[in-house]
Amino acid sequence: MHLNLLIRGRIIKVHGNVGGLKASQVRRLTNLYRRRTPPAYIVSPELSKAVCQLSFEIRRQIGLLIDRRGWIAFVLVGTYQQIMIPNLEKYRSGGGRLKGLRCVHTHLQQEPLTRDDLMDLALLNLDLMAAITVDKHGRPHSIHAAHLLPEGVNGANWEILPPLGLTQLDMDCHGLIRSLESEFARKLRAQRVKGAWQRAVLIGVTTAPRRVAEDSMAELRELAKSSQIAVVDAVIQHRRRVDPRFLMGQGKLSELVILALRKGADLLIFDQELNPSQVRSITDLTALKVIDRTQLILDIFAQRARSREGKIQVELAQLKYLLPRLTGKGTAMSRLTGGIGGRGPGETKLEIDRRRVRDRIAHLEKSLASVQKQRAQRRAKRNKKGLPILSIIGYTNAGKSTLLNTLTRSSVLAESRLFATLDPTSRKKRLPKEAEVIITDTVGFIRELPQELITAFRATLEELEDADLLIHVIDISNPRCEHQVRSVERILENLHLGEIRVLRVLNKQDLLDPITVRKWARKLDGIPISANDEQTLSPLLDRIEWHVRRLKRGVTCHSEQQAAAITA
Ligand SMILES: Nc1nc2c(ncn2[C@@H]2O[C@H](COP(=O)(O)OP(=O)(O)OP(=O)(O)O)[C@@H](O)[C@H]2O)c(=O)[nH]1
Ligand SMILES: [Mg+2]
Repeated sequence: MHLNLLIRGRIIKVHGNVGGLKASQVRRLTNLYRRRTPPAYIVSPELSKAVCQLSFEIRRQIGLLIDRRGWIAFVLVGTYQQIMIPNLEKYRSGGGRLKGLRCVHTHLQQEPLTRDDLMDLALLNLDLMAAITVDKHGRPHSIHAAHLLPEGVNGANWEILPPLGLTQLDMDCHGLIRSLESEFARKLRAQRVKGAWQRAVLIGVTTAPRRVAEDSMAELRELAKSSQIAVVDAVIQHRRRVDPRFLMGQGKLSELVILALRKGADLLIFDQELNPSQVRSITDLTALKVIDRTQLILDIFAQRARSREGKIQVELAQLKYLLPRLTGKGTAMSRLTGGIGGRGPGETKLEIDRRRVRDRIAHLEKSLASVQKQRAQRRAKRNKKGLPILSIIGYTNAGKSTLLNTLTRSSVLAESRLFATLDPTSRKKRLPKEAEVIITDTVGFIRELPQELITAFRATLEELEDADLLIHVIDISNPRCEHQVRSVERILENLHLGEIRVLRVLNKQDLLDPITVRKWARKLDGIPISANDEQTLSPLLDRIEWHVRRLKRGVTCHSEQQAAAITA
């Protein structure tokens, strides 16, 4: 039975376990919304008496979420042993601020704050968590309260105050919360990073060896940086086995949430792809925005896409990623949809639902098909010219666009960010001795390139099939370059491009000493260059010419054979 009432301009109702209560009891519960606690009190003595009496009568816990002005924002009813706090997403938090709500609830079993109470305090960033123990006559006995700490003391994230008697409730509650919050904010100002949009804590939950986990985290950092996110902390959690449902325990998650609060982060970024049930179980527990590596990559793509085709492809990838993660519940989903801070072409409004996502996917697929028809025509025209095509490929940030620019004196965007290039570019180049070739630069690769992106970018990647020679640019100054080479080669195989000849080019040699460069040249069997220095490119040009000559000979040979067959 629900009794809705209009108080202070909004419809209010009693939340939680109200089934089986008498109408008069529900009315008394609803009337609690009319009460106000003076700011200095954690809860007024009269209100605590009323709540305890009612709680004793109905043999269920009653909780009040009280705002900073002392008004009751929520009245909650639980069971004899516990109480559930509803979704508080609409309430502010982040940026080092507490929730603006404190929870005061009854304990019918005379026990102090429980582990669950402290978890809620942490996971929801509540101003305070308090439990009033109810004596055997239904009267308040004492109040146990705790608050978060701006800085951990001996590993503790919260402070539990000494129990308060009914005469001690006037404890300058408002002052305490204000000073806590300003302490959180002060700590935060000291750590602010300029120019970044959002602040994130990175998390890797892994069974991999330490080195592998650290490398992976280093790359996640770069991805975050490329998305203009300030990384305020990174946590690697080693596990013998990764829990497929929860990924990490509640305790660990609450530590992360407190860490995020202390560092002013409003975003948790997981290094592994979170499956739908993991996203749900994590977002159910915390009001922080939660995303995974795939989403981060999708978000970078969304920021970078310039052409119509690129934009459609990215939005498609984002929606396809989203679809299985949409639940009827709407909460986890709403935090997923906007991407990071809700930007990019894939930015989809919160009221999004499955059907609309499916409709949008169908619409985008249709538009993409028509854009790609034009691309296919351009491609056919280019192929008709019969010029050899050299495609520059490689791990993201390896220097592909820089090489295209130096080789063809163009000015394609090249910058120290992952995925600077999304849309393919082709330029003609006249080689020193031979005829013209076409050189193309395209999107970079990354380890575990999200499947949604591979699917969406299939047409762009298919262009690589036309290549007569793949120039694989490798950044040998990157400590992870060997892994990167392997990732690129694996992706080539998956795209069935394994047949095309590959020329390995070892870029950024200027950042290493000559002996190390020679070592890499032998080990990876490639030509060292500095893509930004034309002087270093002659050995590469010679090799390209050699390949092109062989290609041409291949063509001639082929026609000679034909000619011989005809003569015979
Ligand atoms: N020191 C040095 N830096 C280089 C060299 N080549 C490229 N860079 C730098 O590396 C960064 C990435 O270069 P890009 O050409 O954008 O790399 P990309 O492979 O096209 O990267 P994406 O398009 O993001 O996949 C830029 O900051 C370049 O200035 C080089 O030979 N030496
Ligand atoms: Mg590029």
